[in-house]
Amino acid sequence: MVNFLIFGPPGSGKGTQSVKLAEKFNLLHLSTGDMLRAEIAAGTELGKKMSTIMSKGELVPDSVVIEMIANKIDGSKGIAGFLFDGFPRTVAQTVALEEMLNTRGMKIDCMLALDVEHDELVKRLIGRAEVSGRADDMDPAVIENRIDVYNEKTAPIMNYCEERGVYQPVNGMGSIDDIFGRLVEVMNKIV
Ligand code: B4P
Repeated sequence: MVNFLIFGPPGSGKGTQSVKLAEKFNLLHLSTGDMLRAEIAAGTELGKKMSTIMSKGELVPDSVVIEMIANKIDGSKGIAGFLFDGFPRTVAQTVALEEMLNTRGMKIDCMLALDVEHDELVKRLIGRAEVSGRADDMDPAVIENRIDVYNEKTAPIMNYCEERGVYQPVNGMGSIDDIFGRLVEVMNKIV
């Protein structure tokens, strides 16, 4: 099993690229954002609680997403590995993920870190708001808060991964196909 993290600020293209990469490399795409939105859409108790946090652009509690991911890791068969999208988002989540993988004889093999300019992030998210109707994309103040939360709580994971020798920065500016090509080039050296 080869396990990848796709990493980057909100709007960097994690979700967009993950769908294409998971298909190309036969990876199981695990997006905590998608899982949380599914809880909200299904109207579960958890979804109701998380919806308020997400609509403000804050992170949901570590324990919630760690449990979601742990439930998905076991019981997945016939895949070449996992592609974690939007998880981990804090150093505590990273430590928990490493532990989950290590106890199952696996590790984080590579962090693909998308690098995108601030104004481009905002432009993409505002563009998505028109089609997605997502509360966290509609308000420019919430978008800025998401970027601030990323810089404060999520970006430190890059140092953590660099220390472990698995950090791979990838230019996330340009067309979806160009960025996909860059990611594939990096991943081909690892699989
Ligand atoms: P996510 O679902 O992870 O949302 P995201 O960061 O906004 O999405 P992503 O980065 O994947 O979007 P993409 O660029 O692909 O999280 C949402 C919320 O859930 C968080 O704020 C948090 O509250 C909560 N959450 C999730 N995981 C959590 C965790 N682990 N811990 C705590 N809380 C958690 O797409 C953006 C737009 O850009 C799209 O419209 C796309 O079409 C467009 N786009 C992409 N690439 C482009 C390109 N190259 N050119 C032009 N447009 C492009």
